[in-house]
Amino acid sequence: MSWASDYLDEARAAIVGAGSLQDLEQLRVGYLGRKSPLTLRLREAAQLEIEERAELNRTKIHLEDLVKTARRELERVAIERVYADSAVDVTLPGDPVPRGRLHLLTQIRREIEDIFLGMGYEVFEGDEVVDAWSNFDALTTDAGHPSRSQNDTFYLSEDVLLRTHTSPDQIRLMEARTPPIYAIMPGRVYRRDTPDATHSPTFLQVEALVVDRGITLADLKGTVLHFFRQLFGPAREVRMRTSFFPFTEPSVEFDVTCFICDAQGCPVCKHSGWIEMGGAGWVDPDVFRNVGVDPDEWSGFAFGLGIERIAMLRHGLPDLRLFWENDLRVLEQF
Ligand code: FA5
Repeated sequence: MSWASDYLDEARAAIVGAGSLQDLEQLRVGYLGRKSPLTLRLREAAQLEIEERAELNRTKIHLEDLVKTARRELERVAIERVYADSAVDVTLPGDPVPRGRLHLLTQIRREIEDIFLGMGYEVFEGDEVVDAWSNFDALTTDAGHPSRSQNDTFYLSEDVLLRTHTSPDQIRLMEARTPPIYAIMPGRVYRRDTPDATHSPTFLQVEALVVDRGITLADLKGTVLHFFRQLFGPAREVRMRTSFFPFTEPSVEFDVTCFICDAQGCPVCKHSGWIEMGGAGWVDPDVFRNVGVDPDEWSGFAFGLGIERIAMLRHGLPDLRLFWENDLRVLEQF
């Protein structure tokens, strides 16, 4: 063993074990710098044997290579650490972004529109603020009718009011168009009703109007039954019973078996087993005359349904006030 090989072994072990670039620099200065034992020894080169001088030079070159390799390795490790510290893990799931959705009543309304569009009807939207003519007079609802009173209707002035049903849309449509007409008219209506499980002072209705030649009451029944079957499936029973509306003759109302008690009787159906869905009838000839449609040539039917009642029935909801309270625990279920 020579001095040079001992020196090399010791220096190699230290260089390979250097933990940082600063440590390595200190080792380089210590083993290869101007005052290092190796440099000092080489300075005496003239007095050394050629063989020993050559060995010292090889040791120096070897050590310089070792330092270079060790520096490269430490730099690589340092760069990797910087990358690792600032890295973004693209496989991490992101923060959830809350997603909005259509309100249940809007979903049902669109479903209703789809069913009627499928039968060739068009969708028409009337105004929420109307005159007494289209909401009452043209629909042959005389001045003394209770629905015209301030207790039932929100008046904006003597002659202008918030529509109490979607039936004035029939008037607007027939005034604007000539038959044949196959249309539905969904929209918001207003009444001074006391809120309870099935009543709200503002609610949604959908009106349907058909005016054509040769229309019979069987067309009305078939249309309403088809519509309810599409919405609720064939299991739910529908009944049609006689009723009265000033603007239809004869008039009927449609009831569907109660979805809460399955027709056994409960507070929601007021123990009758049935929930009223809407009114309907044969368009009164006087209504046709009021809008310039000849009742000897044209006949037709109309009906108006409550959309909240439909939504309640579809989803077994016991109280329509849930729709307006905007409680996310309810709304997020749909
Ligand atoms: C009417 O509004 C008539 N315009 C319906 C009609 C149209 C008859 C065309 C004939 C021809 P009614 O007042 O019964 O009828 O209301 C219709 C439906 O609206 C009711 O069956 C019910 O489903 C719903 N409804 C009535 N009042 C309320 C209320 N306060 N809250 C929620 N839904 C209601």
